[in-house]
Amino acid sequence: MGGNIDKPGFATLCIHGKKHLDKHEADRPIRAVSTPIFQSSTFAFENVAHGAAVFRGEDSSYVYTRLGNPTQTALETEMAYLEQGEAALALASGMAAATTAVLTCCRCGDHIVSGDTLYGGTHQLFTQTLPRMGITVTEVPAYDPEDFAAAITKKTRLVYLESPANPTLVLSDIAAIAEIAHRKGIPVLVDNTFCTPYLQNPLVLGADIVLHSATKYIGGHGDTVAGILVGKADWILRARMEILRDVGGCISPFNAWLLLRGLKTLPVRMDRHMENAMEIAHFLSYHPKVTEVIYPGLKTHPQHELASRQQRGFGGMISFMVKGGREAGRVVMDNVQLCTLAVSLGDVDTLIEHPASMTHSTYSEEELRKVHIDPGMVRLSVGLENVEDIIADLRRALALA
Ligand code: LCS
Repeated sequence: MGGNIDKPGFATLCIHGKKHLDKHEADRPIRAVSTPIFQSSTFAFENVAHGAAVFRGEDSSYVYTRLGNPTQTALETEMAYLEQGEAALALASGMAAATTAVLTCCRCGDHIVSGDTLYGGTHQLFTQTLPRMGITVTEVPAYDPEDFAAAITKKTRLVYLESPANPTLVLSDIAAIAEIAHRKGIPVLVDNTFCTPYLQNPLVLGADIVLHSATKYIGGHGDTVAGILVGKADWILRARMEILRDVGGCISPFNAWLLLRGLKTLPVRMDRHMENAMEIAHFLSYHPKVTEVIYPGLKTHPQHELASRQQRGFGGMISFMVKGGREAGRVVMDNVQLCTLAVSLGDVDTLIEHPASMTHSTYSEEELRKVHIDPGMVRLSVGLENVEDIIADLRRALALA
């Protein structure tokens, strides 16, 4: 019955066969063109002294995938490079990124100043969940730097922007707001989900932290949920070792790999999203049943000049209102055939949704009014289909409204 590790048994071989691969790697380099998915939860130490050195922070070897993994590192390196930041942290979702960022900057008793139009989930975090932990948030009109200046108090530890904002496409002047915040020593975070690093680099404009819901354009194919933070190396290290370690919202190696694959085509996808969006925005502008079209690329957008200065393009998101209000908007959304009635955005497919009852249902009616989310507003995430087909679908659905 005595075991012999030179002649392992069947169950042992099932588990340890992989060691042969390690042994041969040196003689036969792999040189994979696509970053491998390191689907490993834990990483071996050479000996106890090595493990102890890693835990003391004296050796940067991988330990455990919640804290770091080579596939995550490849994504983080790429994102830091694209956003022109020192370091990045990949997380399980955009909301995990928002929570991690806030908890890295704030503790009980601290205060955040934020723009007032935000993704509904972020608004919920700010108005419901953070106050339960003693962190308060003042939401101010996102377009007015002076309102940010007035709202900052001695307790403010973070200024939080989403530009362009979901779903109103209101922009914040990132450079002007960063200057105001920095005078008081407060860092500025910008949610850059709508633009991606292809169209806007908040760090270059003066912000300190960039956040992405990578679920959207970074992944691009509607097949993963993920988030990214980019910032200074010491801040990212704190986010990783003080918050991610304890809160635990790490990204899976497979999802990190999907984002790496998405990034390879980001510029070509964004170019087509924008080309299609511009054409659709023009179509909607001239449609008799459409009362308002919000797209920063249109000269009628009140912040078209800021968008032209701050961004390298206008993105793929459009919001519009149909004559007849909420009911007419419902008829359009219930009658499209090519566009998909679904939340999320930035996918290859065109997605259509109703912010007031879906993504922004966390806003009260009064809050919706205050931030100009019309109850009839329809949000369109323009996809990569042939633009004439998307227009034909919208034309047919609008005819029924
Ligand atoms: N930031 C923005 C601007 C977002 O649009 C979203 C999600 C998030 C953060 C949160 O990211 P997640 O955790 O979902 O990866 N926006 C959504 C939307 O408009 N429809 O569904 C989700």
